[in-house]
Amino acid sequence: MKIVEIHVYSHDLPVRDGPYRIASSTVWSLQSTILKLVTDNGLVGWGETCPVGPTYQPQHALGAVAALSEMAPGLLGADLTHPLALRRMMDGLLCGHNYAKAAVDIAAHDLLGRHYGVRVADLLGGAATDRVPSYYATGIGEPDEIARIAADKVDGGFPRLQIKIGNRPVDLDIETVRKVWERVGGRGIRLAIDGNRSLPARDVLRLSRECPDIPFVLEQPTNTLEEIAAIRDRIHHGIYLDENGEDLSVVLRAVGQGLCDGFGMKVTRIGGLQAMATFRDICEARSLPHTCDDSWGGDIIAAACTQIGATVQPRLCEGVWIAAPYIDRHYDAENGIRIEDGHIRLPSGPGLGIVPDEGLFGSPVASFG
Ligand code: 0XW
Ligand code: MG
Repeated sequence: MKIVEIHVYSHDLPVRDGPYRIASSTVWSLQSTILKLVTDNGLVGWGETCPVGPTYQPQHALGAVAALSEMAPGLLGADLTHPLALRRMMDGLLCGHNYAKAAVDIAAHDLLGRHYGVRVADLLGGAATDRVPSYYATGIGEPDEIARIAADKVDGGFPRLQIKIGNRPVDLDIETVRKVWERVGGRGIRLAIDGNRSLPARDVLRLSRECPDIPFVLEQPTNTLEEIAAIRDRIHHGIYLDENGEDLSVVLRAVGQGLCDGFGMKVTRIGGLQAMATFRDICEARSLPHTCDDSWGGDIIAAACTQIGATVQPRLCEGVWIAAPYIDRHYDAENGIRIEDGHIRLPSGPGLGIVPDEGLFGSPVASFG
């Protein structure tokens, strides 16, 4: 099964009721990069990568298009039956740019699943559940408003919440966390407080010290792993890495040196589903809980996150975040990935289990083959 055509699309995803505000970015619309692979046996597979703006991580939308265009000529003719060989081939064509390679990896898994008539979750080791837990991430806002949203989402069935903080006086963040807990504490909810790299160590220490009774985990509170290492022993709450988990090498360092208690992990940051399965197994070996997310994206990325999320040992699964609540339209009107009662149903069809309406994407910005 060889690649004969590669098409790259740029597709805007406006934020419903925008903007979406986190410490590192305020975004109104995200440019998603969508990849279509066609094979010599007549199959089509889809991949996607969508950084949440240019300041969340080093990735950005124009970089994805450029990196895919750099690799595409060398990928024509590649055999897709071996995702590991494909990853090595991509590494031989371009250094780094995991987020662009992830789009190819996702499309390759979609194609493999269609070729063998199985779900991507089956290719990745097998689903542990068909009903994958999700979690809701608030933006940054006034304490009372965030507490209201938090209570509403718990009423809606979400088993976990992520509250965004940072880039403002820490007193406001502490007030937000306390007000959220007043509303949702005692309801069996799990809570992550996400600083998106923005807090000085001083403020992380205060937040932890002034909320000793609230059982949250602190997600990516500071910019660097070094800052986390410096204050780790003085914090009473669990620490999860997100943005710092740049690749498997960093994950190994963080796990090996005991720098974190779990991860918020992005499929595209780590390089796709193949690397994500390795990450999942490293976490399972050390009983480290983690999410299976991406920073943004439509149904293709949501399906990829759900497929890998379904394979995570349930006791370690912190949920699959998808951008669907912030997006108006699905790529696949019938089987698009939706959250119901705070959970996502694993699609039953082969591959990713969704078929995008490619009419939505317009003409490709680049085509090869
Ligand atoms: C909540 N997310 C998974 C989506 C946003 O893009 C940011 C991200 C995070 O956890 O940082
Ligand atoms: Mg995060």
